[in-house]
Amino acid sequence: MNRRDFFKGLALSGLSVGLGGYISNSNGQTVYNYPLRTNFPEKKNLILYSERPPLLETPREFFDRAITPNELFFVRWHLSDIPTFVDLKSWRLKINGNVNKHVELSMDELKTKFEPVSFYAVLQCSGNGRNFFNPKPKGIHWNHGAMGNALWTGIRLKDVLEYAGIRTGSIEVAFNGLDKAPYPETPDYIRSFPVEKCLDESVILAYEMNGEPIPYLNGFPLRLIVPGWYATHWIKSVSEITVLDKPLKNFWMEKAYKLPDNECECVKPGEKIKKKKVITTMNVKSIIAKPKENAVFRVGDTVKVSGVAFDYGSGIKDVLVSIDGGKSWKRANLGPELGRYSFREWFIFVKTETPGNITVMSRAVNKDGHMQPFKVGWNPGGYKWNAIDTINITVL
Ligand SMILES: Nc1nc2c(c(=O)[nH]1)N[C@H]1C(S)=C(S)[C@@H](COP(=O)(O)O)O[C@H]1N2
Ligand SMILES: [Mo]
Repeated sequence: MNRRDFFKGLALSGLSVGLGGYISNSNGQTVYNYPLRTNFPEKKNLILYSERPPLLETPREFFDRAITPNELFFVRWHLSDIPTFVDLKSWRLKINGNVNKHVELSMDELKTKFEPVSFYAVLQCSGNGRNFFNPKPKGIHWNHGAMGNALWTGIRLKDVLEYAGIRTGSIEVAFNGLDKAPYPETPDYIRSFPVEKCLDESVILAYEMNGEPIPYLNGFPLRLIVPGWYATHWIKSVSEITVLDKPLKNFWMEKAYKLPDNECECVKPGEKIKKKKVITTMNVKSIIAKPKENAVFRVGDTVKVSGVAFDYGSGIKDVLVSIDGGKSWKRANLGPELGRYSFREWFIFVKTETPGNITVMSRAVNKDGHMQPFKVGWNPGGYKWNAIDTINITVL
């Protein structure tokens, strides 16, 4: 089927929406449950938070594998007017601002003029895990599934910028995508970061995700990849790159995606933040994909516990697993290393010895010696959740 046809009547596109509802969790709290599994164009089985703009989360059980298939990859847009068809014959990437020559490049030119590169990298929303903070900050209450790992193929941002020629006095580069705000009052999603970071070999403009054109919902036809940094900077459907000689000032840079600029990156709920900073690098994290929360086993069963781990690019050294509330830890087996920015699979077999409720915990340690904490300090945006992951199982 033509990709264009997929998007005809997006609203009618066979959304298989179930009903959400309030349920009691294992701590006896009433929480909103999102069993809504939905099929959007090029997507399948994702948890639905909104249709306009599409906000779709990958269910936890799919993080038992290092590579997240495109159709299971989460989706987040800020603005509801999103690109649903791009004609590559007329599409151009514009590079302007403080450069020697303003250039417009077609997809063919991008693919032939510059050297292609491929690597695995984790894309994670800075609000991933927001649902685990207490009290719950405002924003989408993502559980663990606002992240995924893919093989990205494209060209170095550095090469494209050097082609246009960065002029002296440049300090930042701003990126704009094809998405638009439905009302003129809503600020367009444009973000910038320092020139030095843009010249880093690892930052690329990708046209493929897992060996296929990037799905529309994940930023067709071209997307910025900033491995090790949170998704906020990974601009989708990039169409304009502007080199700046002064910092970009807009809603997205000044108000959104800020953290308390102190040692713990945290404040007490309700406390005012004195100094703020931009969110950049990810922290070390592992999550348990399987078994499922509240799964039931019998005494003597051998249970396979599995998941993924990652960090900002130092690489994963160990994943430790506990079934006694964190008193003792066992080293899990690690899957193949797919590159320093990739998910690393891990698994371990544990034997259930006594009946009761058991808390299973996972804790990743990276090659720089950082590890997941028992507790994450609170911040008003609910960003950077990376506490030791826990699930509960019952043994009969
Ligand atoms: N053009 C554009 N790019 C964007 C955004 C956006 O709203 N518009 N959101 C960012 C944020 S905050 C996230 S979490 C990721 C989501 O990427 P995905 O939809 O491919 O999972 O895209 C980033 N890039
Ligand atoms: Mo995000």
